[in-house]
Amino acid sequence: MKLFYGPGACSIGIHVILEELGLPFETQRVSTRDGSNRKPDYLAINPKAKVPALMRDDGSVLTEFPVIAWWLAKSHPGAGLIPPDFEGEARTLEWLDYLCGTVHPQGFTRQFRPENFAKDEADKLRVVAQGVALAQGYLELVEGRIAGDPWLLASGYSVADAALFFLANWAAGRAGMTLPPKVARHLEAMKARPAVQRVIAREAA
Ligand SMILES: N[C@@H](CCC(=O)N[C@@H](CS)C(=O)NCC(=O)O)C(=O)O
Repeated sequence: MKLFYGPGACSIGIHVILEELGLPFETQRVSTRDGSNRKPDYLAINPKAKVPALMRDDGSVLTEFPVIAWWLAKSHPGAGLIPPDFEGEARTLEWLDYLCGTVHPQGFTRQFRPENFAKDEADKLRVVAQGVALAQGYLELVEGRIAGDPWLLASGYSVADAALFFLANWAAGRAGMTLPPKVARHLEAMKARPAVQRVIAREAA
């Protein structure tokens, strides 16, 4: 398998899941900051021009964080990265969808890429402020629903935690936000995991 990831991007969550699985995989860095994700060689991999993308061993490419996370967890059930029961799987997907489909674009893309939402240059400040307010509200909601403190699900660590990881890491880092206590504990617990430490070091190299 080969992961296409961007340094500092949401793809770090998939990078963490791959590392947790303990299987061999390759990585290819695709910077979203210098526009490498919009160059023809990457568009041939992922025409959506986004990271993450996962090239599987048969050469086919899977995109969209929640789907890649679910596919990796379900393909390797022995790793225990998704609950084995129907309800637990549904709750995992519920978190992945909320974190990647709402919190990421509405809370953080607004802050980091206001030009995607603003009608003109002067409107960008309003968009950023809206992103900060939305992100704060979303993180408060997460705070109230963390069932497994520090993990999202009462059943324990899952691929959903890798999604909260990239968001909390952005919030505490690039966005300069103060995390609610349980979300802060979640981030610390993630950073204490050897797999997460290896990924952080690899992406920083
Ligand atoms: N819906 C996609 C969103 C992925 C996404 O927005 N990735 C960002 C990096 S965090 C990206 O590739 N942005 C590049 C761009 O929009 O130019 C997913 O869940 O995988």
